[in-house]
Amino acid sequence: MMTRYEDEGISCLWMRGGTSKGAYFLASDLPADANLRDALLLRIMGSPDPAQIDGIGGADPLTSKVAVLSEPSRPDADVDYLFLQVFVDKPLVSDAQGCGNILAGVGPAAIERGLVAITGEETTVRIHMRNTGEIAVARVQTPGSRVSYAGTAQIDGVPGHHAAVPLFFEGLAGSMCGSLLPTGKVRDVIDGVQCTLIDNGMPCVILRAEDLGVTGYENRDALDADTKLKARLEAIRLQAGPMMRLGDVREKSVPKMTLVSAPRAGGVLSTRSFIPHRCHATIGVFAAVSVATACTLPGSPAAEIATLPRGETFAIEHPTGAVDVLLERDASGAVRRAGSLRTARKLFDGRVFPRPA
Ligand code: NQM
Repeated sequence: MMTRYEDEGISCLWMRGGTSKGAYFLASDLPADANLRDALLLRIMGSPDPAQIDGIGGADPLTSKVAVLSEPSRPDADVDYLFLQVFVDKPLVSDAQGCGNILAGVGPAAIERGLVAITGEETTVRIHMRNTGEIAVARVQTPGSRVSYAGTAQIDGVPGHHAAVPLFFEGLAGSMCGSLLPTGKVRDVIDGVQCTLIDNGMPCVILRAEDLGVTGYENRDALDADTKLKARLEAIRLQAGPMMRLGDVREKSVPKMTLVSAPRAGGVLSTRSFIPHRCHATIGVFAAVSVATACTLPGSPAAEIATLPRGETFAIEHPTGAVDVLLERDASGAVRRAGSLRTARKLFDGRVFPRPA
């Protein structure tokens, strides 16, 4: 049966946010009912299908993402942002995680769609991240009263240079798990492997690569092909879920499984992050904040191999370079504020036509 969505299409911005790509919608253009909305998004992205051939998804979890924007539901925000992960090969859409890369496109998209007014050469956008409840502050370049995507900022994992979109966060601890260390410990042991279960913006299980029989310097394809490693990680993840107060995580994209090893390029430490079933081409923004935070916790497996910076900038190495995470700590050493520099780009603005139901 054809509905108006298939007939008329839906207004959609296709954007790169950081090292991810996704479809940005206004909530008012999608069904209000979450089940109907998710069913529609699956048909838009072309899921479930490993190739997403009949949809706009890019056949990779990093390019099968959705941002839903709406008027702010709280007075200290300019816009509400709901992130949805559309699984590639399963008929699943999950709101059980945020995404700091797609977040980088939210400020520009909110301005493009008239939800937020430009205030000068640079427009500060306060974004209510509905998945976890915190506010992110994004600074968007808006010279000449329009969003500028051109600039000199370079982030690893994205060719070329673009306008900087600095992002700042407060109060990330326990974003989904209730507290920074949901088990109350910096070190747990699951299936004989030492790990830190941590949530400073993203629930992560941080383990030393060598404890799982790899170096942690392998490339994404090699790790994705390592079915034995992935089975071990999944067994640990399924146990970590309830320990992190996330419940049964079989059908959830959290916690992320992050292998760490000593830094090789002058950074704090090297990472390979599984999100959770494929290795990330880089690392998620909130995952990087969580890893950097783990490095500051004496006794954690990450702290033992990390080279801490003198200042506040933590370079977290990943398969294609590094991401800089800014951590501001209080006198007790606790992380109070975090930030990261991202870029974003409008790739396409038009109407998307979902596969008929
Ligand atoms: O951790 C992928 C990404 C993300 C998430 C993932 C992210 C974050 O797009 O903030 O950005 O972890 O599924 O990089």
